[in-house]
Amino acid sequence: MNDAQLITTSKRLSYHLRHAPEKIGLEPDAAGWVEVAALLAGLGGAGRAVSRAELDEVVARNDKRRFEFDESGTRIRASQGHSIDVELDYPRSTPPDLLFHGTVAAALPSIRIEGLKPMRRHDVHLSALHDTAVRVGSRRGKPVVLTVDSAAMQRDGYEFRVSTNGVWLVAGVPPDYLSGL
Ligand code: HQG
Repeated sequence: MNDAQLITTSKRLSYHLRHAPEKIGLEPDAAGWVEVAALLAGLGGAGRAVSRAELDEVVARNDKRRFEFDESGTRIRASQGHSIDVELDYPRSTPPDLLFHGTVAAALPSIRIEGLKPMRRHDVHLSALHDTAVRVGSRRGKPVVLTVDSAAMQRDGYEFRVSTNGVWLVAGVPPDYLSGL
């Protein structure tokens, strides 16, 4: 597969595994898993046939490792980023003392008041690397990187989880724990 095909297929998988499984007849379980066979059949039925070998390649080469197979290789899910209701079953985990969130200036007035909210997704997405946050913010314009005092949040009882692909997930970040606003 060339890079363009890889990106197109990855976007299609993100769409169905995170946001709209029903559009191709999928019913993810509580943790977001679907049968690989059902996914391939659903994509084929929508005129977007993908072979198992191509799927393997997309999962393996995806720039952010967005998708994962279960141990048996018969089920697949997105590792994070869902808007559908899922319980990703990652264990609670202690984050680094600081985490980063990339956004844009237009969001700041509301973030100053209500902190970071998951918006349409299941969780707020944070990164251990400043550079990653710059990239995330750049998707929407000139990036603004907020620093999260995750050590203080952890002390105060907030629950952090880290996805298989290294994204830190938390239900919300009140403004008191944010700097850079
Ligand atoms: C902002 C991509 C106003 C938040 C990326 C962001 C990431 C608020 C937007 C992953 C707010 C939500 C997630 C508030 C948060 N008021 N705006 N109170 N709280 N926001 O896309 O973090 O390619 O849902 O700053 O790389 O940008 O999909 O979240 O700008 O890892 O795998 O509301 O998605 O990964 O946007 O991105 P998103 P995000 P994938």
